Amino acid sequence: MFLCSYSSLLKIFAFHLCFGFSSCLLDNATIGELKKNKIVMLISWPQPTSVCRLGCVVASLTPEHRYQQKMEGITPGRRIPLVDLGQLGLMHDEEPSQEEWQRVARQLHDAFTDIGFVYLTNHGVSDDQMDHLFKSSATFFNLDEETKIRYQRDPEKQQGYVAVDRETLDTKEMSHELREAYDLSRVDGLFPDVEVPSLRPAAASFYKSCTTLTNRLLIALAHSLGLERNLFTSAHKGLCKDNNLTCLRLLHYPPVPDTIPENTIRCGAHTDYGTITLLFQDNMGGLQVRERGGSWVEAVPVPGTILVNVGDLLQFWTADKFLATEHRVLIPKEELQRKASRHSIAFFINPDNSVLIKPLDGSSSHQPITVKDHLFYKLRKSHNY
Ligand SMILES: O=C(O)CCC(=O)C(=O)O
Repeated sequence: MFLCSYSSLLKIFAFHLCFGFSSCLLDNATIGELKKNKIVMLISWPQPTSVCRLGCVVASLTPEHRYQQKMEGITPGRRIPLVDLGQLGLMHDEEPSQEEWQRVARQLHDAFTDIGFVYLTNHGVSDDQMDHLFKSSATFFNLDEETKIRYQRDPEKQQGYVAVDRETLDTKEMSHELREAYDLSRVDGLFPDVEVPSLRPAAASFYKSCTTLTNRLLIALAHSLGLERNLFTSAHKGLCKDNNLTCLRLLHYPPVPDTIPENTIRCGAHTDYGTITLLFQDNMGGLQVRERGGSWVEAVPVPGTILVNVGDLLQFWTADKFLATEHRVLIPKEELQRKASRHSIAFFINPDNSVLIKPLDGSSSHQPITVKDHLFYKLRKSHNY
């Protein structure tokens, strides 16, 4: 049997040739869900005594997956749930049915009260949109350092280039984090238009889709908590506009030099600061999520999905019902992966700056704080300028 997303066939084939198949880490239910969405390849082949089914999720073809399986202290079998957005996806203009809102709400609620992360399928952000933005991002990061630094991030505007060693997300460990980024909070803000003219239009199209998707997710989250439908959306009126620090962030993890300090990591353990984050990752892997019990589990790249996680402010708002889960990106152990770049794109969603976040249940589990105070406190702490 051979079933797969045909648009991905060439990519899969190339990976297969380069790295061979590795075993599947996801369980049968997940494979079933992925198969329904045509993003899984299933292969059966005869074995001497039985027919052995080798389930190969596309993500498991990545080399990282194999090195991660060997890592100590990692629990690879614990899965992050996968939710089909169905009628809430961007390809649907009409209002979803009540049942559909409730189904998605229930599934998000289960994920966010448990591991705090979820994969979304059928979200409607197109492959083309992602390809354009990933390509433009790679073009920018390939520029020489002198050019990139001309676009240095303006801390007040949250827009511009953040060079390696300018930001440490794990402020407890103060590790050396091998990562560079470009923050884009406004489509009319600072862009490297001369060197990468494709970036602004690619980002504009991305903002549009991510903003619409965000509003649908915020409605589903309000439903999931039995709250008034627009409770969260009305606190996010300025998404990608004024008085709101929602940020589209391009991330590049450069190839690892031959010698690095012992405590080097690609991205130190941290929680995100805002409401939720939409994460688009390439197929290199390395992202890990800390589950409630304290062990690290892999967030393998699953093509065609968006990985969504809860941030601090949503945790405060929901009085710890929804969890802002720690996550990190490790340096690969194998030489082949160390020599490769990793790219990802995060859409960090924040409420409007002046919104006062206090627990919705009236408890005193967190001190009230304005969005702006919380974000600037975290941003100043993590950036060294
Ligand atoms: O690159 C990734 O996969 C994760 C990035 C991340 O967690 C962050 O920038 O906050």
